Amino acid sequence: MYRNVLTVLSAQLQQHVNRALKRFVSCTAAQLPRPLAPGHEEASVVRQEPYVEEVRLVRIFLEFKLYKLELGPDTLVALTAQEAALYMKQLLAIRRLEAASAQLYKERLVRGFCHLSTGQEACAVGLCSALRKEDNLVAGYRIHGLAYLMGATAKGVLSELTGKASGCAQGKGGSMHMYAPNFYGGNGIVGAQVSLGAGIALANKYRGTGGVCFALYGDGAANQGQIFECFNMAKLWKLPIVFVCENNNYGMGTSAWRSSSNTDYYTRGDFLPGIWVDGQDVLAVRSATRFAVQYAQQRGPLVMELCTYRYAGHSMSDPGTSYRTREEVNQVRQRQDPINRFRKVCLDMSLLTEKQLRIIDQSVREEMEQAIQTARHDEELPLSHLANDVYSGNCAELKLRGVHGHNLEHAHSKATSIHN
Ligand SMILES: Cc1ncc(C[n+]2csc(CCOP(=O)(O)OP(=O)(O)O)c2C)c(N)n1
Ligand SMILES: [Mg+2]
Repeated sequence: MYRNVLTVLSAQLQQHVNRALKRFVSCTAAQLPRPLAPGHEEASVVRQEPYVEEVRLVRIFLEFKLYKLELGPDTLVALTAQEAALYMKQLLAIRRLEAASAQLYKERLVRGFCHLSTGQEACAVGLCSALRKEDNLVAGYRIHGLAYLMGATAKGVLSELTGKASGCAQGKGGSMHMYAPNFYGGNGIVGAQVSLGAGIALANKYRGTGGVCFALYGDGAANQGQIFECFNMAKLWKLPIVFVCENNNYGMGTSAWRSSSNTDYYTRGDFLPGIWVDGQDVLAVRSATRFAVQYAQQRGPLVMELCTYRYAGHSMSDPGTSYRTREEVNQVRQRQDPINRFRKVCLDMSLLTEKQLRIIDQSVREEMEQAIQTARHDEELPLSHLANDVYSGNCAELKLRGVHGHNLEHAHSKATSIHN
C-alpha cells in the first residue's frame, strides 16, 4: 500500500510545485487564521535576517480524504515567514534530537528503550503548531519530538534519555515517559494512551475548559480493542477528542497491510467521521488539526489518519530492513522527506532565503550540541529523591503505599525539571 502512496505522492509532487508557483499570492497579515501556539511565538534564530512581511497562500498538495464528513480542512492555507522559520527550526530540531538520541544510545549512555521518530517530523510539528493552550496531547512511545514541542527543552529530553537529573522527568522516565505542560506523555502499552486520552477529554468537558484532547496511536495499535471501546464512549458522551492514527505503514516487525484488514485507518471509527492527511506535509497536518480542534469542540470525536513513514527501525534493536527494503526507505527519503518538502515550499514561495535556512540550521546544531554535553555530564538524581513525586499534587495519604520494608512519605523534589 505504501508503494502506491509513494507513487501517487511523487507523481503529483512536481505538478503541485508548478501549480503552487502559479498560484503564488500575497495577502495581508489580517488574513492569518490564528496566532501561533503558546510558547512558539517566534523563531528568534532568524532575527538577524529580516523576514519578508507578506503572507503566502499555499495549496495543500495531496487532497484530504473524508469519511462521513461533508466539509473538510482548508486546502489553501496562509503561511508567514515567521511561521516558516519556526516550523523549519522545529523540524530540524526533531531530526537532530533523534540523531543525538541515537548517538547517545550507541555510546551506551541511554539504557532501556529508545524509539526514534525520524521521518515523521511533519506530523509532530503540524499537530503541535495548531494546538491552543487549552488543548492536550497524549501519545505512544515515539515521543521525543512531541515532548520537545510541548515545552521540554532539548536538554530536558536528552538528559531524560541518559537518566540525568536535568531530564524532563528527572531521569526517572526515560524514552517513553516524558511529560510537559498539557502533554500527558507516552505509553509503552500500544493503544493504552487512547483510553487515557478519552479520560482527559472527559475531564475537559466536565471542567468546561473548552480543550480538545489529541490521542495518538500507530497503525500497529489500531486493532487494539480498547481503542474501539473509546470510540464508542467518546461518541456516546460527545467527548472533545481527536483520535490520531499515525500510520507510518509498519508496526513492530510487520507491515500495516499484513496486520490490518482495513488499512484506511481514517474510516475505522465506523460511526465516527474521519480525515486522511498527508503526514509528510507540515501544512496539511496543521490545517487538518485546526479543523479537528473546531470539529471536536463543537461536535465531538473525530478520527484523523496521518500517512507518514519512519526511517529507523521500530526501536534501536531493529535494523528495520527485514520487513521492508532499503530501496523503499531510500526512495521515501529522497522523494518524500518532510523537511526537504517544506524547505522547498519556503524557498519557492520566497519566504526564507538560503542564508536564513543556514542560520536556522546552525542555531539548531548549537542547541543540540549543548544539550548533548549536559546529557553526557550532568549528575543523576540522588538516591534520596528516588521515591519523590509519586503524585504531582497533594496526596491525602502521608505514606507511600506498596513500598515493602520502607517507611516513605510522599515528598516532592524541587520542581525544576519540566522546562529543562
Ligand atoms: C498491548 C501491547 N501489545 C504488544 C506490544 C508490543 N509492541 C510494541 S510496539 C508494537 C507495534 C506498534 O506499532 P505502531 O503502533 O504502528 O507504532 P510504530 O512503532 O510504528 O510507531 C507492538 C506490537 C505492546 N507494547 N503492547
Ligand atoms: Mg506504525
